[in-house]
Amino acid sequence: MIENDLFLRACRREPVERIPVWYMRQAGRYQPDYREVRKKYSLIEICEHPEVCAQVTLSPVQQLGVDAAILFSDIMVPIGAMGLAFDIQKDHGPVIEQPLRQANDIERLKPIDPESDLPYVFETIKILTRELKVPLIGFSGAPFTLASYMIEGGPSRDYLRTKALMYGEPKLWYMLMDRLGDMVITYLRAQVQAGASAIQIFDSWVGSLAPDDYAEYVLPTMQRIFTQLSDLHVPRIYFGVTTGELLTTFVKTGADVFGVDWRVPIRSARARVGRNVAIQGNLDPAVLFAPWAEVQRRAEAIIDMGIEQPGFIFNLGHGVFPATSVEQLQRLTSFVHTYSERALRG
Ligand code: 1CP
Repeated sequence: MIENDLFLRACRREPVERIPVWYMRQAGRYQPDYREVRKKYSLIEICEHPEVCAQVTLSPVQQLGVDAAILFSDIMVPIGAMGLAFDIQKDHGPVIEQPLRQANDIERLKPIDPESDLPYVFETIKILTRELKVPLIGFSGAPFTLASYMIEGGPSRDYLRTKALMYGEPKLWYMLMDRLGDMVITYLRAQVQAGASAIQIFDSWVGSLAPDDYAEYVLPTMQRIFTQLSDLHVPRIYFGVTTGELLTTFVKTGADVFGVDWRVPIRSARARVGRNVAIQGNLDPAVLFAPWAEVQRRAEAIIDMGIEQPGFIFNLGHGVFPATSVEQLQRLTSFVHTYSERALRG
């Protein structure tokens, strides 16, 4: 039962008495209890054990006092169900055994049947919706970002093979976008049906594209995804890194909330996306390594801009780093609450 719906109200641009806050990667290696769990289970094994996965998801909510939970999983989880084997390597990230190289590899990708392919995901969501008093955010990777791992075979700096396929073999590229688009729609719909109250689509690496290329090669798929998920009536969040120059184009996706990183001030982000959507962000997670006074100064500046209009959710501009101190995040969370409550009372 949701008792604290601040996050959902902020997503819908309704009035709030204080600014809601949650953090990308709020469950992870910076937590001593997560490190303990990881001694017994790999990341994927955590996902496959609903009781364990639910506890890992709940732990930052209890420890930090954030206003939303995000399902513990990884963007690669449904990729296995499409028939592409992967591994998550420590301190590196996802690695694909046989990256997509030719038409054949793409044609072989299977549509997913969420309930039979990934039953543990929905079992975890069901446990969480019983236990949580804050909304649960379900998520998926976006087609471009997923394609970058599937084509490069792992994390990449330049996305050379990805862009070579996109620019050089557009027919194949669109076939891949279509298949991944179908997967994202099916997967997120099933997460909401199991109990997720909002969804976030992580397009972490799409900021590597120029706006015109984004509009041509990615936007149609994102429009289709957001349109087909609109009947779920849950907030739909779209996030990427270094997307300042893409924001005016992003609006055309039809998402309800846009997540931005620290490279674009909240006020500029708002000017670019307009008044009909909400904004989420955007403290540089590296700032958490500075003394508290500096963290506070920067959080204040973000909140001051955030409260200028309804529809603001405080977050980091990207995920929590593994070396972050738990105390610093606890302090930030309660600071966002107390400072924004005072500021909103005016
Ligand atoms: O083994 C571990 O414990 C390592 C770290 C880790 C964690 C905690 C990985 C490997 N994935 C996750 C969980 C995870 N991944 C979550 C759930 C937790 C939460 O937010 O509280 C989420 C939402 C993701 C999503 C994810 N995975 C993204 C999108 C968000 C982002 O950070 O940009 C991406 C790009 C991935 C791929 C991935 N998985 C793991 C790593 C280290 C990476 C990034 C690799 C790279 O730099 O390309």
